[in-house]
Amino acid sequence: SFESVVMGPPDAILGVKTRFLKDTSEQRTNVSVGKPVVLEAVKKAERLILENDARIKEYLPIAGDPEFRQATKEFCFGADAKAVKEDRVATVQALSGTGALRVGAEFLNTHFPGTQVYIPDPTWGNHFKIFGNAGLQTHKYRYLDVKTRGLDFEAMLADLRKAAPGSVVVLHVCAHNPTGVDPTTEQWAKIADTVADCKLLPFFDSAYQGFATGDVEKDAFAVRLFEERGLPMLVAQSYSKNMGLYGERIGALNVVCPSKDAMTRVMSQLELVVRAMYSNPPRHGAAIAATILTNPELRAEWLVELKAIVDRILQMRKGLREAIEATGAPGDWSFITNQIGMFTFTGLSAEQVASMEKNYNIYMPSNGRISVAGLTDDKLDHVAAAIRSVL
Ligand code: PLP
Ligand code: TYF
Repeated sequence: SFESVVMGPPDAILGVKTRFLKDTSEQRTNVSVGKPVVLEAVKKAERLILENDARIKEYLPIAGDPEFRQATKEFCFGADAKAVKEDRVATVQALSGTGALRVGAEFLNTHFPGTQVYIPDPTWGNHFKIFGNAGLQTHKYRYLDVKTRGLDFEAMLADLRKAAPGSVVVLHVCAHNPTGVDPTTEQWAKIADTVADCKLLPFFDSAYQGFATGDVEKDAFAVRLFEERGLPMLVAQSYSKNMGLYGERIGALNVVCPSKDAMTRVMSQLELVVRAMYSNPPRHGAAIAATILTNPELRAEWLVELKAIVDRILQMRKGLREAIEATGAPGDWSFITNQIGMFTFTGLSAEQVASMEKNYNIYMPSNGRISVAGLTDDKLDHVAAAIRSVL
């Protein structure tokens, strides 16, 4: 009976928010995730959709909104990419980045059973669960050098070289979560060499295109480099962060195939996966993203808004670093401004994080990851003082 069901552990990140909401202190501060703002470009797109979309409540096709699928593929690879022009990319709309990863994992487990999946250490915690629940074997590859808080590049390549041919390697396209540490362009080229030499299958996770530099084209560098080299790959895209569409659950899975013929067959198999899991994806987020990506005025407005968000994050990084240095805290805090994206990986221990929560009402996941997007000017001194005191 259901009496035998045991309590599951709380989610490492979502559990933090639950505790934060219960805290009644005036100084309570949540730096676990940022609060989404609704972009003006999104509001305008929604008005256009309400006025013009007569099919607004109809089911979408299994693979999703055709206009969105084409636009998202071009956003990822570039409209001029060879794989796009040759119609070799199988693209299905997905329940944001998470759903795209899950559909991709399910597809891999069905057609390449026993595939080993190599995931960076550390990573977004859900990666292990998504691939594991799909039935794939997960392994870690070394990524962060804890001492330098930089990329342990030689260790990363050494671990990838040990993977069996055909193994999947999960790569964060940019703004690595949680470390904020990305490979340089030269390092990406070497990663591509290793992936090609060892016949690995890259599975890119693109959750932050535009959030690293504020330039959506530059941020797609890694995916586009691999595409130019003609490598097969999967790419999971999310519009949660770069369009602020979190709850709309809009993203896509792209599978780059060797030929148009293979793409058609892969599409048919992706549709079988989707059909059995949820039949077809939701309509509204796809309509918003497609409208913004394809309407030149809205796209331009969106890119300006996105840049402003990224600039604010950079300001907050600078502000946090200066506030901590002003406390006289020992050590080198330059990593705060060197790391990329919305998070800073502080290196604070689980005990120090717990102490900041208990004594300063500051909430973050136990891995010590601060969402810089969750910071505001008025909180900087409080957070800095708390960090100083727990060191
Ligand atoms: N991948 C990474 C690295 C993430 O950080 C996230 C969310 O933060 C996701 C994927 C998926 O998010 P969503 O399912 O909201 O697109
Ligand atoms: O890493 C994050 O903060 C985001 C938000 O189960 C999130 O991915 C956290 C936990 C979760 C889903 C999303």
